[in-house]
Amino acid sequence: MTRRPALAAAALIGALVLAGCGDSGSGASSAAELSVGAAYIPQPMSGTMAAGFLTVTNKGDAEDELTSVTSPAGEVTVHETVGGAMKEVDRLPVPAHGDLVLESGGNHLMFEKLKRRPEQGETVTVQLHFTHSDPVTVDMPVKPATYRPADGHSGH
Ligand SMILES: [Cu+2]
Repeated sequence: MTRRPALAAAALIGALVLAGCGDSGSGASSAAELSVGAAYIPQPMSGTMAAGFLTVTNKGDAEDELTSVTSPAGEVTVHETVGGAMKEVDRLPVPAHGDLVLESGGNHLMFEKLKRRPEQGETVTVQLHFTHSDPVTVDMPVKPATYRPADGHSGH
């Protein structure tokens, strides 16, 4: 008797997952499936500029590209770091079955002309735009200036 509810719940979750994948029209799943994690903004020293970091994970069979980022907080550009110098890029690839990683010392979001300085404990909302996938909205938490994410994706 006590096992029945658990089995029913498992079946329901399975049905929900399947339903979530069936909206692309074609039978084959040859599209990118994007999700965003590990997003944060170190609290900036400056009142108008900040860097932002996140990881875009693609579980799909097709690659995609991050093409632009918008935010009500200010202007956002996408930068890569080459030889210690950063430079603006107009797109970054999100490989099929892979990650696009924006991290300290590498690719990053650059916030400029912020309307006000982001404070620790707040979130800054951004919208990521892609070549193929729908835009993804992310609430990026503002962390201490010295914050570094744990290595190894170990979670808890
Ligand atoms: Cu930059």
